[in-house]
Amino acid sequence: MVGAKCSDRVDKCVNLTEKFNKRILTMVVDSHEAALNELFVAKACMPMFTGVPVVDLTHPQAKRLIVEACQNVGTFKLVNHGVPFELITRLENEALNFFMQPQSHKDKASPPDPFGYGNKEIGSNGDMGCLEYLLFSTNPEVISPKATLLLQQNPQIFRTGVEDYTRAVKKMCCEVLELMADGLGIESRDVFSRLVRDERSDSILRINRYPASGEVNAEVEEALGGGNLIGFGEHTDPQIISILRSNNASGLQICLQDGTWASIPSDHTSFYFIVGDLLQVMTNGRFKSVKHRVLAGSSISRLSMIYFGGPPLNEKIGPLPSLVSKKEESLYKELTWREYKNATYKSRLSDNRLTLFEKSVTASSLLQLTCHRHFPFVNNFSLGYHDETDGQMDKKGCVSVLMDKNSIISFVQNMIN
Ligand SMILES: O=C(O)CCC(=O)C(=O)O
Repeated sequence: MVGAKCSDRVDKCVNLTEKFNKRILTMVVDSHEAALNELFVAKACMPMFTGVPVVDLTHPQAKRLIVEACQNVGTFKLVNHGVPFELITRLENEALNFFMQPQSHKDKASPPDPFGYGNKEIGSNGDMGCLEYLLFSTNPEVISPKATLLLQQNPQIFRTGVEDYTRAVKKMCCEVLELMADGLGIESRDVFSRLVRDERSDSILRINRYPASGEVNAEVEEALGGGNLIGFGEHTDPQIISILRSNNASGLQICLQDGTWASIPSDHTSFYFIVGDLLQVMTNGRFKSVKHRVLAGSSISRLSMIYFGGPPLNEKIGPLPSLVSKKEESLYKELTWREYKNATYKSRLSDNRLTLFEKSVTASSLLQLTCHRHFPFVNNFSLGYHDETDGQMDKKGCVSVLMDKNSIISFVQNMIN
């Protein structure tokens, strides 16, 4: 089945070569087996990273600390946040009750559309993780039959829990976004918060449960050889800001500037704020949308609840003029959130999706993005240009396509649109 799909797509790709001129793109396809291995990549036992800034929301210097944290690390931990602990534990317990139900019950709200219940599959482009999850939209314009079913079938579990939690976290989110605008010296304090506060804001609540080591099948444990299961693969969050709260199970890691992974200590009393792609764009790259991932198989199961603050779908997002100084160039073009969101849904988790916003896009980065969408079974590939070769599939798993750089760009843009 996978083979048939693969050769169809390869044929399509090779046919395209006739339209383009004399350069060869070689894509080395390292398929299938590697995709399975994706579940088992991470090496265990990293020391806990202590470099994530801690911001006290009630501190007079909070706005400066928030800005510094978003610039330097892309994340910070918020304490004294004002969200009642009772709201947090209520939703956490309700979610745990749901996850404890028989699989057949949970599967009624699956697969997510994209809201509802999901198990192992993240999105529809082949990303897998060792977790189960629930996804709710906070935008009434978004109709999701699966999420509606979930709420109808479990009214005692979710009716007020999700709403109350979301309301409280959104309030805290807006407070932080206003401090952030202030700290950046932006005149209108609500430049970020109005996007999340808008009743059409396309924000999402996600609840993830990752199994503890004791829940993982013994054979899998052995195959890991001391490594860890990937619970949620590496990615950046596409929205403006993500607010993560977890129980005391470890697992969250961020990618540091030198490319190494650092484990973040869990703290069930606080929230981690994570800069999203849109905030990186709006600040013209000043804030960093930090790559992160989660390892499963800690000594207790990890339960996390993440509020993703997003703007209304039709909102145009681009660098804020007041943050692009005269000496600087604007690094990103304008896109609506709908356009960016649609493109992210078509990409793989680990793709550098911000490429779509970039003004100077390289052919190779756009092509990588498209390849993941059109060759979802491809795990690793390398790209290169060669002159005058024959444009055929020359060995198992190696695809050569004739294209010049401009043709690649228009080919990829057509596919993305
Ligand atoms: O579950 C977590 O702790 C984080 C998950 C995450 O990064 C996500 O849902 O985007």
